[in-house]
Amino acid sequence: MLQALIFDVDGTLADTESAHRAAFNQAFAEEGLDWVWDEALYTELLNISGGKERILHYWQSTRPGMVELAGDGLRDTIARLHEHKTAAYEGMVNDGQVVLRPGVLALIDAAHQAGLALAIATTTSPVNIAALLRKAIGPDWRTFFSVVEDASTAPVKKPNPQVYLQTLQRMGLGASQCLAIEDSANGLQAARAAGLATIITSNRFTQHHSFDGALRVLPDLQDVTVAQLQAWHGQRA
Ligand code: XBP
Ligand code: MG
Repeated sequence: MLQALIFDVDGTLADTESAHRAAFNQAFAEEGLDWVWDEALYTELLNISGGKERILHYWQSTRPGMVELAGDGLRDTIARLHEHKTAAYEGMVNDGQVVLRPGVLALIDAAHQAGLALAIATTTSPVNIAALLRKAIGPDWRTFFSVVEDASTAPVKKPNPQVYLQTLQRMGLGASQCLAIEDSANGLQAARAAGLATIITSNRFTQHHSFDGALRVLPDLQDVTVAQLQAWHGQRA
């Protein structure tokens, strides 16, 4: 019996990655770096979950053989870049540059009305979740979700299942009682590794990903009802 829906954030609740990409580029410029992540490069870099991890991966790929700078230099620089990036992204969300994907708000509301538990399992930063959902749902957004697990509580990023395992543990539910809703191969692999049947709603950054193992692959959540999710959940292997 389906008891809960566990939502990914970036690419699933909203098409956020264009704004993330712009925010990264703004932070690089503020730091005086000549790094510019165009859409093609960023689509590749999205294979690395987590903004800080993504910056480190790019930095190391542009300077092979780079060693850790003396002391915390490298980590401090990445942390500073990511702070600036997160501030820029939050500003873009507050300016209304990011909106929820089709059907998301209606499904959250319907699932809440139907008594399903709702949770969030994301590799993004808590600031980003709050900015997005405060804007989209209102200041009481947190009351819709029984559990929120994010980069601050689950530091080992997708495709590692940590964020989903911690979400299930905190909800006190078994994976078989839940459905995960994701947008990317990393997210699908993390959810599946936690034993979760997973619905994919791909987007232009992830439509080329492999979604083997997904329960369903949909263009978006438009017109997806709780009853439909319950039926699909009943068909899971
Ligand atoms: C997608 C990510 C995040 C975002 C950027 O998270 O991998 O890193 O791209 O956000 P999700 P941060 O699991 O919600 O798809 O810079 O805060 O990491
Ligand atoms: Mg995602």
